[in-house]
Amino acid sequence: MALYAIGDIQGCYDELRALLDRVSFNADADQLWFAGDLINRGPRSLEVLRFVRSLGNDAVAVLGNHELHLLAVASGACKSSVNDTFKDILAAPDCDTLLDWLRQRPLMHYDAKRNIAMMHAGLAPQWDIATAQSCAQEVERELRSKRSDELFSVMYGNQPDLWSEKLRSAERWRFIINCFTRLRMCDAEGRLHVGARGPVRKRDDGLMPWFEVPGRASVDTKLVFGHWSVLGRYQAPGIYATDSGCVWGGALSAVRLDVEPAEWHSLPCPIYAKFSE
Ligand SMILES: [Mn+2]
Repeated sequence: MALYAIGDIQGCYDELRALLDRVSFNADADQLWFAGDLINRGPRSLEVLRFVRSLGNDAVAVLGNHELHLLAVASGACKSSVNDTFKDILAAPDCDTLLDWLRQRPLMHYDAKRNIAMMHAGLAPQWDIATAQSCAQEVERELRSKRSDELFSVMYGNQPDLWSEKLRSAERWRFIINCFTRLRMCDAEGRLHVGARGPVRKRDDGLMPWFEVPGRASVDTKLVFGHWSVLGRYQAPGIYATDSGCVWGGALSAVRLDVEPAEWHSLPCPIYAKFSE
């Protein structure tokens, strides 16, 4: 049995199927992990959702910012933006089934046997894996409840930026969602800078990738994530970054995690460079 983790697909369905063919994916034996952002910006979001859902228990998919955005738009909590390409999902006859399925997806998946965790963007540097798990579950409960519209209406925003066990309700949910689905840069004190843009390293503002913050509490667990096409396909001890920017003309990447060292497979997607210019 092989275990592959695949980065941000963003509606690039043909490329997903081509990548699975390239690794000779066998649905009867292999397992797929998807690091979130299955949809949006690319051309075939509906097909990607239907396909991943059809894999049932052979696949694990965590929620990305684009899935939460779709759910928020569908609930009426926010408007679709001109760059969104998920109208086909909202108009599909199986829309409700697909959205219900999405609402049941986790923010984090932790495989205790392998000691590997997957999330779309990152973890607060102060969180150990147990804290991360309980924070994920808190928001997952809200998302699956009848109160989920309230969650969507308060989830946008960059504050608070520092973890405290004392955070409550909207502020707590927003902080947790920002870590799991939007985080890239932190300062040395472990404060989130989710609005930060620009280069990954050699910055003049003292910011660094969240996984490089000194004293990060999750350092003993392998972490797989996506969301950061500028960082690209990247591996460091205990770190597997899988978003190689398929929809931006980069590549779609899978990392095989059941072998040591991990094995990377990338499918170039130059066609999309034309659309994103
Ligand atoms: Mn993302």
